[in-house]
Amino acid sequence: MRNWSLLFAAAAVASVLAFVYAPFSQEWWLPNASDNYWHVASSYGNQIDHLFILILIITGVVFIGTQVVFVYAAHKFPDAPGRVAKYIHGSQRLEVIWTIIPAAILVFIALYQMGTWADIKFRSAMPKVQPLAEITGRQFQWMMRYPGPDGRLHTDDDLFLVNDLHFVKGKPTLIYLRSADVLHSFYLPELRLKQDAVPGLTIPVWFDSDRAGKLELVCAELCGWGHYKMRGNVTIHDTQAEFDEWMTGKMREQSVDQLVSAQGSKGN
Ligand SMILES: [Cu+2]
Repeated sequence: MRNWSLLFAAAAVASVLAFVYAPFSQEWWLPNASDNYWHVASSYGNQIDHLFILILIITGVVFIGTQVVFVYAAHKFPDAPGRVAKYIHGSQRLEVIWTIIPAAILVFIALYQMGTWADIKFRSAMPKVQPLAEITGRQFQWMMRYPGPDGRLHTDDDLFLVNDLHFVKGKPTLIYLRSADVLHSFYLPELRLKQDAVPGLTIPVWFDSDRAGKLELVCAELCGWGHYKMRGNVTIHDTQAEFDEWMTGKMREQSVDQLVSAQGSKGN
């Protein structure tokens, strides 16, 4: 059936058109905090997008090449009465070539991305600031522990929140990431940050945003049945004063809650 090749050709052409169209569509392209979807709000976001586009182009070229060969073969050698398949043992030379080329591409990508990786993940490149919070992933929520007014974690005045991340625009922000049970992944899509939370490790993670607003924090590691609902709200404040005001309000709420539960337990 020679017509099958037309079906496969149509599917390949539709796929290529889709990935050529995607960058020009706000819905199809990578999520961004701003109206300009080429601008990423975090300082390393555009480097990540650059790598993404590079890899998309490499895989796109390979996809087009393999599809052309595939459709050509399906068109040229359809089933026909009397036609018998030839069994061969393969070609050593071809196998060497198609092993070396992908290996070379992988080595190139590995070397090419090193600067970006270093900027984001190397501890020596992390901003020298006090941590904003300690965030612990747990089935199925993000538990956040902010240092209270004393600015230090693990003291009596810590503030505890669930799924509620707040930080200040334009300031490099550091968190300590942990997991209480299984692997989770701390993912801020608009800021192009993704980091696994690993049981037993405390991992410093940094990010920033050059604009205020509301974003989403999601878990990007399939961590159990409730994985889909493991998301948090992110609020980026315009100024430190605005952040402090929010923090003061939350501290007050927390102490009222503690008072109420203390009184409740006295009554029992
Ligand atoms: Cu999770």
